[in-house]
Parts: sequence; structure tokens; C-alpha cells
Amino acid sequence: MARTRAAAAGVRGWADGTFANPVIAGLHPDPSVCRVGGDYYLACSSFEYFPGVPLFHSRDLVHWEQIGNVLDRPGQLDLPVTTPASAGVYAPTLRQHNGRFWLIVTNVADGGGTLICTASDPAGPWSDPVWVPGLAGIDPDLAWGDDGTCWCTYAGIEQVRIDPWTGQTLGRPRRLWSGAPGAQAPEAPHLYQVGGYWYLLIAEGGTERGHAVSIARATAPDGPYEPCPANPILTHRGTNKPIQNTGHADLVEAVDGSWWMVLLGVRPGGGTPAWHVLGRETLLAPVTWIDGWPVVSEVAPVMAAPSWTARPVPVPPSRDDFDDDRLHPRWASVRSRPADSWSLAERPGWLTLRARGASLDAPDITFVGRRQQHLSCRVRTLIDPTGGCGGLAVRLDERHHYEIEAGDGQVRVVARIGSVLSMVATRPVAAGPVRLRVEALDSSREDWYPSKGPDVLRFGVEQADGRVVVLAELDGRYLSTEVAGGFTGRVIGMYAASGTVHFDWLDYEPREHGTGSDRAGETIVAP
Ligand code: 6LW
Repeated sequence: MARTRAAAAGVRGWADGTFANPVIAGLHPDPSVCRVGGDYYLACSSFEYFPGVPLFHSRDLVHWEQIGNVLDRPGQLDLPVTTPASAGVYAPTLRQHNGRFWLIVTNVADGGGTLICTASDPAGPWSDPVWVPGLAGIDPDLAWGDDGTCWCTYAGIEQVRIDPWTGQTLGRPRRLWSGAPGAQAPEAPHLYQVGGYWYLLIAEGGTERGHAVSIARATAPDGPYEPCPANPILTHRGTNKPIQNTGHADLVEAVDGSWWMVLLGVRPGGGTPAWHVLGRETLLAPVTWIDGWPVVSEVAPVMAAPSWTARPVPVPPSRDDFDDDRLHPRWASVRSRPADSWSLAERPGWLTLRARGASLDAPDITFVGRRQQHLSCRVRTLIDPTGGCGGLAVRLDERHHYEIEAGDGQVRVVARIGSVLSMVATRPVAAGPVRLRVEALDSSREDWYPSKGPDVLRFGVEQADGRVVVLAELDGRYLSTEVAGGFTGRVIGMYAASGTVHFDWLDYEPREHGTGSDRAGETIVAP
């Protein structure tokens, strides 16, 4: 059972042996994991954000700390302004082989392609990319055979031998397997040698509600592959489980010989068709082997034996004071972060942002944000807009964002929903620094009705006397993947729309559900 096995494997969650999913919340999809001794490393997709490929470390598979990003230098990742939202960097495979860490990933952008980076320490630095021009597919995987042959397997599902040092493909690609007959999008392959078999793990059914994980095995890495009779070995399609779209998985053997799956899933909210707003998140599930096939235990918000009860993941409030001389690796910018667009030194203790694009609609907006990781949370910042204008934005993409902006003696809330742009509210403010805030208020505790949205985004200004002036409450469904399309989720961050603006700190605070209790101790002045 999950509890016993979790303890035995060194997988430490709650004191009673349970752990909470997602293990990495927010926009962290397509997880790929590997273990070296008692250390686990995990990489995931980053799309149009820079730096690319967030890299996490864990000692127990449950608690993950971001230790870097694989593509954190402009020389490794140069996403031009023509890169559409949800293009860019996706679906890495992270492996350790002969004492080196290898990461292969696709950059779906002009001038991109499949690339390989290596490192002796996964915290970095990672090498400059070696390009793989001979590979015409996404979701590449690397696996080494006993004879040293390196196999690259990718969506389709196809495979080609490769020299990972040069990126040269060797020979012609071969089709290995296409998953269930008629199923869409066989993708996300990972290849493992376990016992006497090679196992080919794939995702199929598309990364939406039909998503699933299937597996096949062979006695040689290049097949022929025999599908598991129990396929799909994991799917939540057609169920009422709170986590949906489960798929795109990777397997890892823990220190004690137990096996675990990391995978992606979403938490849709509201009525029908239900909207997920945080993107695809990383989950963990225990795996047992029965008759030479992996059997995955259920994926639930909280894993336990014998029953599951929902419990929130405890994350302490986090404030970034911008007092260090470098940004924490969690901070993400849109496409690029040119050196002259930001500084931690220009005004010590503050993050300075200098405008490029004139609004969040622009592909080159100067933006520094972090993933929204909790269905309910509060984000606050102190901005000095004296030299320009800027603010706090909730971003899905260029065509779906809400923001509260300060500048020119005013604070305003702006909503961009597709082709509609609206100035929702304005309010005069005194010159000098202003405290802006946005709260996400999950609606799941409220009465269900068919058209109910997933959450409300409330924008406000904090006054010197402690009162909060709420300027707007906006329906969160329009900043969801189901509305915006694509592969990402919300990122909340600071931006500059004109001139130069400075941010003293940013607080990200997980909150309890509901719209009532979070008002305690504050006076809310309606717009
Ligand atoms: C990725 C594909 C997928 O390449 O979504 O869920 C795509 N799976 O495997 C983008 O993340």
C-alpha cells in the first residue's frame, strides 16, 4: 500500500505516511525524473518562458526544490518574438549516464529544434546545446543499451540511433509502436531496461481529458514491442476524480527498489466543461510490478492507505525582497530577459524593470513572474512607478491577461480577453510607491451550478491606513487553458509597460478556499 511503501522508499510526506498531489504544483508539465544514489532530479517544460526547463531536486520524491533551470543563458535559449505562446521549450527527458547528466528537449520556435545539454552537476552549469538536426519529432527520449548504443525515441512513436555528443542521428528512424489502434497523439515515450525487458512507456489520447499512459515491452530496445494487455495502465478519462488529464509519465526506481511514476495532471474547477487555471502540474504515484508489467496506484489529491482525504499542501508564505544579487530560479520572463531590461543593482534592494513592449499584449513585454501554484492565493507587491508605469499581472498569454497597473497618478485594472480589451476600473493615487495586490479565490466551496467559473481574481490597492480598496473582481475562467488554448497555465508577475519601475518586494501567499475568511482584519472598500 502507498503508506507502507512510501515510508520504505524514503518517500516522506505527512507524518502518517500520506503525501499530497500535486507534488510540484502549477505550470510544471511533462515531468522527467532520474535518480542518482539518494537524490532525485526532475525537469519539466517551460514553453515561451525564459529561463527554460526548470530543474528540481528531491530526497524523497514528494518535496521538490527548484535548484536551477537547464537553459538559463541567452546563448542556450533564444526565443524570438515570433515564438507563439505555448510554443518554445517542451517535453524534456532527463537521464544520468556514465556520471553525466543528459537532457534532451525540443525548442519549438524559429531557429529551434531538438537539442541536448549535459552537466556534471544538475544544478548547473549546463553545456551549450548540441543540436539534433536529423530529428523531426517532439518529446525526445534518450536511453543507452548494454553495448553503449544511444537510442533516441520520440513522438509517433519512432526511434533512431544517435551520437548524443554530436547530435548526429545514425541510420534511419523506425516506427516502434503507435499505442492503442485509433488513439490520437502517441507521444511522450520513455524507454527503460528492467529485468530482461525493454519497456516503452508512452502517453496517448491527447493532453486533454482523454489523456492516458500505456506501455509495451520487448527483449531489445528497437523492438518488436508487445503492448501490455492492461493498457492504458493509467487514465482518469470519464471519471469524476478531482485530478484530470493524467498522462505524460516517467518512471523511477527508488533507493529501496520500489518504483514510482511522475506524471502530469490538472485540477479543473467550476461548472461544465470545467476550467483548469494553473496549467498541467506534476504528480506522483506508486507503481508495483505484476507479471512483468507495471501497475500504477491511483493518483489522488492525497495518497494514503487505506483511504484518501483531501488536505492542502503546506507551503509557507514566501516573500522575495530582491535583496540578493541574483534572481531565484523560479522567476520567469516572457521569451527573453535582456540584461538592459532588469536589474537588482540599479536600486539596491529593489527589482528594477525597464519597459520594452508597451503592454502585456506585446511579445516582448518586460515581465518577471512566478507560476500560480495554489487555487487560492494572494500576491502583493510594492511598486514605485515614479519613472514610468507597470504593475502586477496574471498572465495566461498575450491574449488572456488581467493586470493592476500603477503610473501617472492612477491605479487601473485592465482585462484582455481574446480580442476584447477593457479598462475595468481606475482610481487616483498619491505619488510614490503603491502596494498592489491580486487574490485568486477558488470557487470550489461555493454552490455548484452549470456555468459557474473556477475562481475569481480580485484586484486591489492597499492604503497606508491598512484598508484595501478593491478595484475589480473578475471571472477567472477567461485565464484558463480551456479558454486560452495551449499548454500553459497562469503566471503572476511584475511588469513594466513604460519607462522604468521598481519593485521592493513580492509576497506570494497560499490561502484557504472561500471568499469570506480572507477578508478578516481588513476593510474592503468597493470600487
Ligand atoms: C508535449 C506532449 C504533451 O510535447 O504536451 O502531454 C506537449 N503531453 O507530450 C506539450 O507539453
